[in-house]
Amino acid sequence: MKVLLVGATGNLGLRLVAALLTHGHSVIAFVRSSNKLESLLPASVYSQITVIQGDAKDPASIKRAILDANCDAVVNTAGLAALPPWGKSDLPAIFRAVLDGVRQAGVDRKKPLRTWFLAGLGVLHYPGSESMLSNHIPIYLEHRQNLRLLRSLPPDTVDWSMLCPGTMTPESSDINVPAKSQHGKLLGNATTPPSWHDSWMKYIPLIGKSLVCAINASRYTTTLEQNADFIASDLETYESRWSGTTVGIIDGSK
Ligand SMILES: NC(=O)c1ccc[n+]([C@@H]2O[C@H](COP(=O)([O-])OP(=O)(O)OC[C@H]3O[C@@H](n4cnc5c(N)ncnc54)[C@H](OP(=O)(O)O)[C@@H]3O)[C@@H](O)[C@H]2O)c1
Ligand SMILES: *[C@@H]1O[C@H](CO)[C@@H](O)[C@H](O)[C@H]1NC(C)=O
Ligand SMILES: CC(=O)N[C@H]1CO[C@H](CO)[C@@H](O)[C@@H]1O
Repeated sequence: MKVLLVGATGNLGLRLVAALLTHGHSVIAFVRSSNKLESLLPASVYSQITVIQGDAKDPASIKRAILDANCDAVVNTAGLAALPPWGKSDLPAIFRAVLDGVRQAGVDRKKPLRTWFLAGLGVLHYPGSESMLSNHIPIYLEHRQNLRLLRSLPPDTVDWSMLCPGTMTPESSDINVPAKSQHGKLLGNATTPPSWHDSWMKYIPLIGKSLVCAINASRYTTTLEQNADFIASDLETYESRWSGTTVGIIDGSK
């Protein structure tokens, strides 16, 4: 597919440039500074992509980039959520603008765009309940308002999915494009974290579920490269099992 990658200079964005190329996609990178992107990628990789400069907070620029390059899909990794509950970041404004641009472009081309957004573990549900993990550990709360925005869209306007990783660590600082992916596969699950290990501890009044979340959170650590690969591989087909849902992931080898 032709994929507009918003936020290509970030930790995940850089790995997505490589993963999308490995999976045979055309990459249109949307960044604030093409010089910065050029300095972060090997020349052999930079030469394989198209770069558009713009501000992700401007819906009109996002829309124009999608339509001018004739994109079929969008991945947004721009904006970093604030950690503390009282924290504020640019992420909600970026999210709103990218979503708006994607929706408007879908109207113009008369076909919704397949779109991946990023959130975190906290918007997934505690297995067996309707309660989000971030009700038990209140961090990175900005993702919740982003998800509400997706859920409030009229049907068939944006074909979205929201990837909800725990901590992502780099496997390597080198960005290269192997002919075939060399990263351990992630297992996904809609709405809840996969392979959850529940415990009697959840019955401890008030703090039980928070304890279980905290103790198990490290099991959901994955690598940036694995997450990039998960998205790039999903975009190989138009029909996705992750359409319209949050997606929890775990390293299958763990
Ligand atoms: N890293 C983790 O462990 C982790 C875990 C769970 C969820 N997440 C979520 O995953 C997403 C990606 O994380 P990350 O670690 O890759 O973040 P990151 O390295 O901080 O990347 C953020 C990107 O956003 C871009 N950006 C910021 N404002 C922009 C604007 N107005 N217009 C265009 N681009 C803009 C930055 O571009 P510049 O280079 O121009 O500044 C940068 O490329 C975030 O939403 C984060 O909350 C991350
Ligand atoms: C996926 O989530 C459902 C509930 O949403 C749960 O019943 C099922 O066990 C989960 N699968 C895995 C592999 O964790
Ligand atoms: C693998 C792992 O860390 N599992 C733990 C998840 O949390 C429960 C409850 O605290 C523990 O009993 C598991 O060992």
